[in-house]
Amino acid sequence: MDAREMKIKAAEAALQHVENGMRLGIGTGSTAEEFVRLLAEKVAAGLKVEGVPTSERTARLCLELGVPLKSLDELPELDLTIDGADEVDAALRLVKGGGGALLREKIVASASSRMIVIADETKVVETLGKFPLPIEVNPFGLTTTRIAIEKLASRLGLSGEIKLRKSGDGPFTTDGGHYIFDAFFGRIPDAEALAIQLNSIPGVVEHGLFINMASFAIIAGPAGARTLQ
Ligand code: ABF
Repeated sequence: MDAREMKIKAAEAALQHVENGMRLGIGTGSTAEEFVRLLAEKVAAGLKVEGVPTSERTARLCLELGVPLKSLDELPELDLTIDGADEVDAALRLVKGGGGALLREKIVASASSRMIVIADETKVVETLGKFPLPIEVNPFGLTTTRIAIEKLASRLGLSGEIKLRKSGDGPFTTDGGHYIFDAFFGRIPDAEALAIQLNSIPGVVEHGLFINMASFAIIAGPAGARTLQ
């Protein structure tokens, strides 16, 4: 089974949890896109759902495939969010944001009664951090914010480059108009401590540590899909 087939398997399993009339948060990334494609088929067959996209990219795909969308302001409380992840550990802590949508993903997930993560086996890790941690920051005072993150990392015994994410010749800009630092820590032994302290830095808008947010994860591997909870 290749990577795409595994993503489809995870998406298929997640679709089993979607009920008629649900208000759905719809994630970003290639695995979430497989979910949108399958969801669109069910909608075409009569399933009634309303989706809230977590990125402009996801919104475009939903509109193209006929998945009905509403804004989060129109649907401020959601039943279920289905979203991907860059890393998942055994305690369902996640690293997200490789796709640059972490702020809206976290807002949508927090508005949802449940969040199901869909991922292929390669995303499951023992300790978070091999994937560089996305940290969404305000463009104002960028260097000040970087220095604050570096000092925080040092206090927590973390080291590694903190790189401004690029797009073409300039900085990558999120849907919300912010920039992203990718922090190559390598290992994050205490994700809770890092999450709390990152939130205390004024220039940090949000970070990619999703802790106590996932209800469970559907992990697809060569032998099929399994549930991590
Ligand atoms: C999104 O899914 C992002 O938070 C995360 O980076 C991405 C993973 O993408 P993929 O499913 O393509 O691996 O929610």
